[in-house]
Amino acid sequence: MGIILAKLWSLFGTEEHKIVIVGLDNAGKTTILYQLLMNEVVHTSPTIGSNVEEVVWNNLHFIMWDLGGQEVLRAAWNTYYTNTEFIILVVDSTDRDRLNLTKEELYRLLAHEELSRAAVLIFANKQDVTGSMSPTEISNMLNLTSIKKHKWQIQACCALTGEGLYQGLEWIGSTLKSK
Ligand SMILES: Nc1nc2c(ncn2[C@@H]2O[C@H](COP(=O)(O)OP(=O)(O)O)[C@@H](O)[C@H]2O)c(=O)[nH]1
Ligand SMILES: [Mg+2]
Repeated sequence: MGIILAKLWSLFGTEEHKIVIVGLDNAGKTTILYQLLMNEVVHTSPTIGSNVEEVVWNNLHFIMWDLGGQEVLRAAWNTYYTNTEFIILVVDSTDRDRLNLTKEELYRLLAHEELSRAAVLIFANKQDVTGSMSPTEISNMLNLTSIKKHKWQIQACCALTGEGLYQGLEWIGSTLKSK
């Protein structure tokens, strides 16, 4: 009975999926989380520690953890990784100077044992700003094609308007189905 119930439960999409949102400070993580949550732009202040929210979309339930991105807080990211199915890495596409730092964090998390089966969605955020790096540019700089052990996808977006965010969730949804 328990198993049947669990199956029915997952059929109806009430199963929860854990997502962790990472990225350097100021990338737009908190703005993305609240944009997904209520479709409105909120005024964020730098996240100390983490925000956690439940996002329901297309019958899928996501528990999304938005982690602070300042250097001292990045050291604690790994304490959130247990049972994480998706990592959302948010990149500030205007921040050319720190893309290398993002790259270091990306490969550090990909090497983490608890994330060995997690898939990675990279949001190339702030596409509304003229002169921002394109997803292709970011993809090349981060050497994404070298990633073989994890499913990954890069998606252009603007957290202020929400453009591109749902395409990202669609990729997550289709990746869940193909599991
Ligand atoms: N122009 C622009 N600004 C953005 C975008 N997303 C976030 N921001 C701004 O970037 C700053 C940092 O956003 P926040 O969500 O706090 O970043 P976090 O530190 O990664 O959580 C805020 O001033 C946001 O309004 C975007 O898509 N375009
Ligand atoms: Mg934040």
